This record gives sequence, structure tokens and C-alpha cells, in this order.
Amino acid sequence: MTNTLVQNESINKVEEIKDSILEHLCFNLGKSPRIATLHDWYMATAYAARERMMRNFVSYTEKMQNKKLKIVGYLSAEFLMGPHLGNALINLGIENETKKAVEQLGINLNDVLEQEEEPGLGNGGLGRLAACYLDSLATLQVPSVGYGIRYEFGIFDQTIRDGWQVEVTDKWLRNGNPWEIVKPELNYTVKLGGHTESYTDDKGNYRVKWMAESEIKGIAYDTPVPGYKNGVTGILRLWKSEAVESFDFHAFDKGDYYGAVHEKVFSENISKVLYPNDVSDEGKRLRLSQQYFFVSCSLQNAFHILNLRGLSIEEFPESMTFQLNDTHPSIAIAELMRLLIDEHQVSWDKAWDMTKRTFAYTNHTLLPEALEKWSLPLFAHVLPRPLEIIYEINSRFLLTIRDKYPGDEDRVKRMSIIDERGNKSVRMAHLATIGSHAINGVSALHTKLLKQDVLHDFYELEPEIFFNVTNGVTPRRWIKLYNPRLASLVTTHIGEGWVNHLETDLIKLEQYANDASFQQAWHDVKRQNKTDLADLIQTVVGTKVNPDSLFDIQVKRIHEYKRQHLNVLYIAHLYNRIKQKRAEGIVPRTFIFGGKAAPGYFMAKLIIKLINSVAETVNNDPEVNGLIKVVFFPDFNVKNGAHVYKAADLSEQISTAGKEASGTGNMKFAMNGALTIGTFDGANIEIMECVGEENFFLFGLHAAEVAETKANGYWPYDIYNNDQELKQVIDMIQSGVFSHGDTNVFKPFVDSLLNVDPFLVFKDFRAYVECQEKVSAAYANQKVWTKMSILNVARMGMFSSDRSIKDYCENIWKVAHG
Ligand code: GPK
Repeated sequence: MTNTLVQNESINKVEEIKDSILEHLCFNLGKSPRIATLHDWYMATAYAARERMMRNFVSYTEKMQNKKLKIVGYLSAEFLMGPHLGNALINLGIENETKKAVEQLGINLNDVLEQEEEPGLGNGGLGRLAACYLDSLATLQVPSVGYGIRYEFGIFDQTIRDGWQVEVTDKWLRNGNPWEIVKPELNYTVKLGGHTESYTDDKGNYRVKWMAESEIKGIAYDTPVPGYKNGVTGILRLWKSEAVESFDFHAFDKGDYYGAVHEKVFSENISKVLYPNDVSDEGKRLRLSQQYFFVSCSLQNAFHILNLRGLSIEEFPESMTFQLNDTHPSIAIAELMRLLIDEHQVSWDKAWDMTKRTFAYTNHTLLPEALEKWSLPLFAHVLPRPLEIIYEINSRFLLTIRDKYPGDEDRVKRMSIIDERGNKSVRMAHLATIGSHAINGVSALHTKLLKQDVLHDFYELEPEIFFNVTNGVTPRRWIKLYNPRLASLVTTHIGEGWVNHLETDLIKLEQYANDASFQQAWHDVKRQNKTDLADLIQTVVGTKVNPDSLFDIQVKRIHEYKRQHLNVLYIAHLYNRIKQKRAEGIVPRTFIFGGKAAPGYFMAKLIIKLINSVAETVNNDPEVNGLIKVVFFPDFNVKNGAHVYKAADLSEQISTAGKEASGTGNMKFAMNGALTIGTFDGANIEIMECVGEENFFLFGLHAAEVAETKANGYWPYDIYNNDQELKQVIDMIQSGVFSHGDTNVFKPFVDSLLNVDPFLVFKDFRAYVECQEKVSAAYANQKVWTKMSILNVARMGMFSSDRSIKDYCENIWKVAHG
């Protein structure tokens, strides 16, 4: 095409988009441009973008009718999608045209984008991974449906009061959600509670009937997921719970109106709120009901799709495969068995074979507090029929173990789905493992440890069903959308193929690593991104930070294993040096933190308070004279992430080795030009292998050394006593230097470190300090630093979620991909 043709086409597109926005403003919002608020313009623009996706959505759904295709069902209790509009415009390839269209209407696109409430239907890494995977599934044209829960309240909003986290309910639906399409006809009934009764059917077969205490209805809400410039729109299908219709009749029948209303409220509660715990589990009844609810709706929907495609029940495993995103949806194994046996009269052996072929399980953590266990009485109360099925699965499974390992009753106990020790419980990881044909960890180290420790017995039994799929993140959102300056610099030099071929194309940047003018341009991009973040910090937090200082950033959920407190101890150490006039060699640094703590996690909340207290002291001390600054950026979420990753010089990935399954923030930072200071943990290891040891700041114990240290008896108090600088830092915190003389507030924090230090903060402190000195020395030479930054980005291609999804397709799902 000639240039003028391209130009004309683009002008036509702008006109088209403008017309579409104006139409939606009128027909969907009932407003004239004169009285339209910015939010109205956002809604109208969102509808205009959605409209463009819907045609593809319909044709994609049609395509799924093809009997030969295997559909991937991604079952996840969390999808942390982030704002849709910006991403939709990028993936539809209409961002420039839309910018012009809204400009011609007298509005700024960024202001419009700012209007979107974040759909925060996830806690952190696990939920965001699911969102990146949906983007890649659509981009790689894999027929797929993401199945989850349409929580009315997503992850709480975090505000900071007097340095403490205060949680505020997330009313993300209050102004409407233009992205979802409700499908009232797609509704399924889910049973809860009650008891079971057995009977003999007319053919003389033993059968079981579940006499539920209550029934609730799940309604489908579909959100289109656009692939990158490929005419494909995938589906995110979320279930909202409602009361079954019979509710009204009951009320009239029994004359018990309030009782009936109570039932309605109970039903609606199921999808009311996301549990805000990340990597920990509370074992709450409502949570178990949520899990069963969305899984049952999704599987019933799968039978419906099977039927639409004219396939038989036997063809289920070839027609659809389900990935279990952690154990949260693992009750699906019992539910599919129930549907096959109780509702479709399939025999046990056949049903079991089909079930195993249908499911695959991804484990996301080795931490014991995150491995889901349900108390047996609670389980029996909520899910009596699924529990019977679990018992049967277990007893048959244990027979095979006894057969294979005669006399090894210890092994039988270790592997049983039911934990018989103390208060009996159902181990969901065992159910997920036994009921799946593939199990995977999320980084090479994590998978290795999974085989070695947590699932060792299962690995010994069936080594061939264990896989590794290292996590990835989508370059569409995390580079192109959220770092437009870097994206356009990269595209100018290597073309735009990297956006959906990161694995092969990004490496082409290497040739520019030594190019002085490219280095300058690279440096300028980072500098501008830092200025933007500095402005935002000034507005949101009120702290003035210097864009020429080293931006040292740790954003992620607050958790002791992630060791934000190790970072804080280093800051206190620098402060101490400045106070003692030993500031030589300190480069100006801005330490930026962000992340939410689970509302019930006392120590994590105390760490937030400590960060804010250190910030207050350090930032206001004239002797520090701006050499170091500390910022806690409130309410870290996807939307705020847009401003943070691109502005980082240094990415903090400092978890205790063996504890972070993978990490995905580490990838977002490195792809956007930050260097990493990190431990030998999760995907850090693979990142280091790719970018080169010389471009990565590695420190600390390895996973095996961590285990060894603990096994040999770990005495943090001795380390404190033998390291004068560490001792000074701890004493400063204890004596109230950061708390206006209050010696109580941080006492639990100090005591925990001195007496237990469960995550070996003291043990790694010295190595961390020394490594940070290397960082400072490297940063002093900006040319060298910039070169390292370029090489980091160039070599990050493998961490695209496209690569991860291809791995799943090829090794686990056995489906074709684009
Ligand atoms: C792991 F077990 C869990 C969990 O409940 N929530 C969660 O976000 C994270 N995770 C891991 O902690 C990360 O290391 C990992 O990158 C992420 O899941 C995605 O796999």
C-alpha cells in the first residue's frame, strides 16, 4: 500500500471510531456531548472498543463448534485483569486512531483511560498470571475459556493512615462495567449441604442422590479478551451467584417471607467478595462454597458446550482440557466424577479414566501455610456427595500404593488425600495430583523442589507426569502499553515483531548495546519515566524525589518470605552510616515500596508501618540532605504498576531461597530495563542465566543452604551479636529512633527477628549489604549501567507468557497454537 492509502485508511478509521463513540454516548448512556462527564466518555469509548471485539468474539465462539478442536478451560479463582481499555486499543491496533478520535471530541485519551476502575479480581502473582495467560491464549489463537468468579468486591483498596494500612472495600462495579455481557440463559444450579441417599435404579445399579440443603444459581458474565492484532477474541467467563427461581414460591408456600429472603441473601453471598489472602489459607466455609460453586458451573457449562458441538460424553477429555490454577479449583476432580457418575450414569472406572485425562494441575507454592487443607467436618457439611467421591478416589488410590509398596504404611499415610493426624483434613494438593495427568511447577527451581519435597512420593510413583513451565508475562501490557517510550525506541530499531515474537526478536537489541547514541536514547527514556513517577509520587504521597537518584523498587504483596524487611534494614543501615558521617560511596537512592498486606497478617502490616516510619525519619532529617529517600506508594495494583515498573533502575527480588515459586514482577522489571538484585530463587535463576551473571546482582544463601542452616539449629541472636552494623540497626528500631521514642510499636518485629527469624533475614544481611555496595559502584558509571540495562532487556525474550502458553500447549494440553 502506498503511504497516502495508509493515511486515508487511518483517517477513515478515526472517523469511524469517533462516530461509534458518539453513538454509544447517545444510545447506551443517554447523554449529549455537551453534558457528558469524563466517565461517560470513558464508557462510550469502552463500548466502541468492545463493539470491535464482539464480531471476533462471535466468530471465535463459532470456531469452537468445530468438533476436532480441543478447548482449553483455564480454571482459576482469580483473574487480575487490570484496566481493559488501554489494552484493548493496543491489541485491536487502534490506539493512535482512538487517541485522535477522542482528541477531535475535545478530550484527552489518558484522562479517559484514568477513569477505568481496576477489576481487581485477584490477590497478586497467581491472579495476574492467569490474566497474562488469557492474553497469550487469544494471541496464539488457542480456543480457550477462562473460568472464574465475578466477585462483587475485589481485592480491597489500600490507604495509609498514620503509617498503617487501612483497608477500604473495592466497589469496582459501582459505575457499571462496560466490558461484561451477561448471559442469563447460561445458568446452572449448584447444590450445597444436606446429605446423600442411595437407591437402586431400574437396571439394578447402585446409585446415590444428593439431597442438598440449599441450591444456588450461577449466571455467566462474559468478558471479551482480544488477541494481539489477529482478529481473535477469547472469553473470560465469570460466574455470579444468585438465588434459584423457586425462592419466591417457597416464600408463598411456607408463609416464611423472611426465611426466603435469608436464603436469597445467602445465595448472593457466594460470589460477594474475594478472600484477600495471598499465599495463605484460612479454611473458611464460604471460601469452599465459592470454589465448588464456580467449578461446578464451569463443568456444567463444559457439558453444555459438548452438547452444542454434537459430541458424546465419552469424547469429553478429547474435546476439552482443564488447567487447575493451583488447588483452589481442584474440587473439580470430584465434581466431574459426580457429574459423570450421578448425572450421566457413567461407570466409575470409565469416569476416572476420563477425569484424569481432563485435568492438569499447576502448583504455585511450597509454603506449608498455602497448601490448602479443609477440615473434614466442614467439608462433609458443605459438600457431602463430593466428599464421598473423594473417599472412594482415595481408597482406590491407596490400594494401588499398598500394592506397589507392600508394608509401607508410612507412605500410605503421607500420600492419602485424607490427613488422619489430629483434626482430620482433606489435602487438596493430593486430590489435584492424583486426579491429573500432568503436574507442573512454575520455575525450574520450584519444579525441582516440588519433586524433591512437597510431592516427592507422587513423583516417585509417576515421574513422567511432572513438568516445568516457567511463568511469563505479556509484553503487550507490560511493555507496549505501559512503557510506550521504550516500546517505540525498540520498534524503531528492530521493528515491531517483538510484540508477539518476544522470544525470537528482542535479542536483536543486543547489537545496539555498545552504540553510544542508542545508549543515550535508552537512558533518556528511563530518565523520563522516572520523572513521571517522581511527579506521581509528589502528587500521591507528597514526597519530593530526585529523578537522578537510583530508583530502587520493591513492589509485590507484603510477606515475610519476600523480605521487604531485609530491604528496610539496609535503608536503616545507610541512614546510620550517614548519621555517623560514613556516607562515602553512597549513591543517591530513592527506595520505593508498594504492596498490600493480608488484613489478618499482623507482621506484614507492621512491616508497612516500619517502612513508613523509616520514611518519615529519613526523609525529614536535614543531615540526610536528600541522599536517600524512602517512599511507600499506596494501593499497589495493576493500574499503579503502569507507572512503577518502567521507572525502576533496580528491581528487588530478595526472597529467602526456595520460597518464591517463580515471581513475575522480576520479569516485568527486567523487561523494562531494570537490573535485578536477587537471591537464587524462583525464576530469578533463569533470568540470571539469560541476561548473564555479569548483568545481575546475585547474593545470599541457596535453597539447600537455607534448609541446612535451619536443620543445624539457627541462632539469629548470635548473628546480631557478631555483626556490629546489624546490631546498631536493630537497636535503632527497638529504641524508637523511627517511632518518636516509642519502644513498643516495633517490639514484636524485633523479637521475631532476634528469636526466630523464620526467613533468615539476619543470615543474608551481610551478603545483601555487600551486594548493594556493588550496585552503587556500578550505578556510578552510567554508561556501563545503561549497557547492562540494554542487555537485560534484549535477553528477556523467553519470559513472554507466549512462550509459557506454547509450553503448556505442546507438553501438557497437546493442542495446536498459532
Ligand atoms: C502463589 F500459592 C500462591 C498463591 O496463593 N498466590 C500467589 O500469588 C504466586 N502465588 C507465587 O508466590 C509466585 O512466586 C508466582 O510467580 C505466582 O504465584 C504465579 O505462579
